Amino acid sequence: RFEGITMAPPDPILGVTESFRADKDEKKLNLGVGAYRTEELQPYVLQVVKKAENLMLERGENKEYLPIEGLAAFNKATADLLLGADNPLVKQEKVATVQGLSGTGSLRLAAALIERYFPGAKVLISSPTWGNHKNIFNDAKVPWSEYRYYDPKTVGLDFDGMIADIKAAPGGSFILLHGCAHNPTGIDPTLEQWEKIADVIQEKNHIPFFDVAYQGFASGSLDADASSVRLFAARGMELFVAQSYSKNLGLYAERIGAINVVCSSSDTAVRVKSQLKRLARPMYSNPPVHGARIVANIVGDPVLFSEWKGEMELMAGRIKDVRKRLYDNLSGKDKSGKDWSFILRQIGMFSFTGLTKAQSENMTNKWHIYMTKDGRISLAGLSLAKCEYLADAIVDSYHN
Ligand code: PLP
Ligand code: TYF
Repeated sequence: RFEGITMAPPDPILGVTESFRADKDEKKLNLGVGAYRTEELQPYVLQVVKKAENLMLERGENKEYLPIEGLAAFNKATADLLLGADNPLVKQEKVATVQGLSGTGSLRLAAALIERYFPGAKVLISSPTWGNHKNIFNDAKVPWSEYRYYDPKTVGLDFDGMIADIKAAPGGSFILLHGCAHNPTGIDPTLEQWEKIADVIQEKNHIPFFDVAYQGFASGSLDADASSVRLFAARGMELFVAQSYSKNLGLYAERIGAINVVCSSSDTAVRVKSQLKRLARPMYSNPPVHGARIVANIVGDPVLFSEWKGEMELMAGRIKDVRKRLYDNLSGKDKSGKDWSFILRQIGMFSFTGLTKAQSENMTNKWHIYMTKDGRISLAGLSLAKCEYLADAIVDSYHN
């Protein structure tokens, strides 16, 4: 009976927010979850989102069920945004797009498709990666293993290790790649490196599986941030892409994203889509409409679209300013001669500080700074005003 159910461990990322809420100290700082805050450390709803919502009210849109595959206007907009509106793959209808429950739900749907149609196939994930990837594939009963990615010695990409591990994987494996702004390291391959990664994946007949959770947040340009995916797609490879609008449109709680399957023919795309729908139906029946309409309204309207880009630049710009300030403070305060410039080189919302588990615990226990135990801090949750305090805490924790 129910008494036999044991206590589950707290989630390593969301558990940090729970502990943060329980802390009564006024100096406390939540750098755990990757969610954008203003300089005042308040959550931010994009102006362009409010405009899109007003439009929806004016039009008196209804709350009828969506089809299983989601809102057609959203599915078109999201594939266009990812691959480019004039991409021949889109025009030739080779892309099966299904609206998902944000990035997580879209990854989960793709995992279910792998489990059903590629039994025994392995997914290779980067070491380290976003913690939920392992949960998703475990629950979908898809075997996974890791490829080398982060090199602590250079605080950079272990490119040779990555290539060697992808080469060594059984042919026909799925290779999970972060499209841009790798979480948690903030380190992305260069375009030249992406080409070489694509070479090995093609050689080994692997299937690329992109997770795109930060389009627009790495470089500030939506197109540039999709260039990894587009480079693979242009080679005619079949691939998966999970998308999320949690971060780039700040739609965290709306659960809006998509799974795109780029196929070798439009026939295949029709069949793949039918199977994705079949998997979705008994899980959640059909996705929510609100976020889908917001995205469709914004991406489909040239004025709102350009306003969105402006607001994204503002968000990405604030994070860059904070990066710079933190680097300056650390370089000024740390007398050990340690080179902190990796903070400037990392991109996206996070910085992977290199703090160990024990040092991260010192950050929390002594300084009331909440972060994940892998040493990741979310710069999106940091203000210019708090950089000095954070630098003091890091220097103290690093040398103790
Ligand atoms: N993938 C990565 C790498 C992420 O960092 C995140 C969110 O932090 C997600 C996917 C999914 O987020 P969501 O389910 O809110 O779209
Ligand atoms: O900060 C991160 O890496 C994410 C945040 O349903 C997150 O884990 C939180 C809740 C959720 C998906 C992602």
